[in-house]
Amino acid sequence: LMLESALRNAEERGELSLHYQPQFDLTTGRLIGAEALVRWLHPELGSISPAQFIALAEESGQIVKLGEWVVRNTCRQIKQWLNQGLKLERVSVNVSALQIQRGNFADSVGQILRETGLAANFLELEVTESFIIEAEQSFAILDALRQMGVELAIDDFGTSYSSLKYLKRLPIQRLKIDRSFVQDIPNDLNSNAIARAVIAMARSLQLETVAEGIENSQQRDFLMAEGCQCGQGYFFGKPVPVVEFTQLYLAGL
Ligand code: G
Ligand code: G
Ligand code: MN
Ligand code: NA
Repeated sequence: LMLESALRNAEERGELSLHYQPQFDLTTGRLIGAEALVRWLHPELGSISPAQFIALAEESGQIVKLGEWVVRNTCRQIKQWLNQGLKLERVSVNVSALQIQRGNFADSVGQILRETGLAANFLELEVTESFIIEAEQSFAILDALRQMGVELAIDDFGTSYSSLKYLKRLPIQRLKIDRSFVQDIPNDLNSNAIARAVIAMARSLQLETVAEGIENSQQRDFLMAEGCQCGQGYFFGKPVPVVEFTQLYLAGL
């Protein structure tokens, strides 16, 4: 309860920030974009992990306001990077099921895009695989977002038992292969088989795949050979603050 009240209005007090983890085209090695990850630095408690406070924000309903802050700040940042000449295809933002179910999520994203003047295709929203199971009634909201031109990805793919029929019904462009499978490639044959199956299935549904948590070149090579288009992970780059991201990737032009 203490953390919950500490989180209230944390964005106004400047305690929230975004880190960005770069994403790369596995074949060309070119920077494609990034995933935005929220950070909370409390003046007394120090840094609190999103795993802790996102769940809290969901329980208390604060996720609607917090999530809007994340989308707005990410859109402003993409706009700024594009203006500076950074070549990005998109930046993705994690959104939780509750955030989509409550409030007017699609309207609020539309409003933010208008206000920032960002073309919708530069914004990607990641919904977790468990969303598919819990929130079938929210599929219409994803349709509305897709109609606006926003890109959609399923995060943590392979970790829940979502029905494959939903994958065809959802207006998504990408599947993110969960880090738990990637980490044991290429030595664990089960992980290899799962990654291979996800990539093949995605391809036949005309979806792209993004591998998460790539930590070495063997994992990158395996995934690339199987036809996975994009990847992120410590092998390429950690999530970093804006200034560092700009220095690292704008300098490389
Ligand atoms: O960066 P990492 O430990 O920091 O992220 C932990 C988890 O928090 C990840 O599963 C990530 O999806 C989630 N997360 C990070 N930022 C956000 C956000 O802005 N919104 C939501 N809903 N989840 C986030
Ligand atoms: O669930 P989500 O995929 O959004 O989580 C992102 C989380 O994964 C962040 O906490 C981020 O710091 C972490 N992460 C990103 N790349 C790597 C990696 O290569 N290895 C490990 N162990 N964690 C990573
Ligand atoms: Mn994610
Ligand atoms: Na993930």
